[in-house]
Amino acid sequence: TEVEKGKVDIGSKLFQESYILAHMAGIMLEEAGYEVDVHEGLGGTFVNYEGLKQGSVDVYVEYTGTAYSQILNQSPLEVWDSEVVYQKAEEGLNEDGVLVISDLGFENAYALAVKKQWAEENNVVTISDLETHAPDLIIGTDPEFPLREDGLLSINNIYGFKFKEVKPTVATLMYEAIKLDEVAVISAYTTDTRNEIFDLKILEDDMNALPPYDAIVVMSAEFAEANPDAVAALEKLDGQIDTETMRGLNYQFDVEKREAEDIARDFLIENGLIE
Ligand code: PBE
Repeated sequence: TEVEKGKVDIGSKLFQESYILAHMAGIMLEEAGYEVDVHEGLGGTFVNYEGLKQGSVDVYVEYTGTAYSQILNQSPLEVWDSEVVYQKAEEGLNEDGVLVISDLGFENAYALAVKKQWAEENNVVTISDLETHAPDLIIGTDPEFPLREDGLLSINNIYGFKFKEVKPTVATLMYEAIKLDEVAVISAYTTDTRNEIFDLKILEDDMNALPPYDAIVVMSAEFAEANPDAVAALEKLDGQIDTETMRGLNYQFDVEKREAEDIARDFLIENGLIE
């Protein structure tokens, strides 16, 4: 019989992928004998990270570029390199009492997207091509992008233009807003299949304003030390999800309207990670 191993609090951010991955971690930990509380949509980066530091969150899924720029406040690299960002993020988190337990195997980056038809009509392919249009365009964003050094501030700085107006909201409403032409540009997520479904074009970041964002499972070092079985359970997720797979899981949530927990459980069963 299973020995009672205690409770785990899993945080998540305000978008579908973060719910799905939180449940995935939760199911793995349940299978390992933990009592699990998945906090779907707990908050943004800082709510989850501060929770981790204070002990109200034990585990959540973060992204290397976010850890590097937002959490650790490191300056941009001349040329972004995902391995360098990964290493520096891991080192910095470790110094802060946080461990990277697994590298899930995919990237979910920020990207600027516009309607494909508008891009064609205006010959816009790269972010630089937006320069003459930006003063007339409204950009819809997620809650964090406008305030992030690795987000809109970097775009403004490096490309040297500003949009007419910024409308922040949660990711799913940001996508609805561009679909309905309420905004002309969004801070798209590269694993979101609404980029294709809503006929959007991802603009090339020709001046390297945006860092790489590999998905990583992070855990407080204190919790990890006391719970080696939890570490072992989540290490099994290492390298298990490539970008196409993550996009497929997000599609199940956004288009097929399935529950995040069901999507996570089916994935784990199909991949032999649980029975
Ligand atoms: N991202 C892109 C953001 C949201 C989408 C994954 C880099 C983040 O959570 O940091």
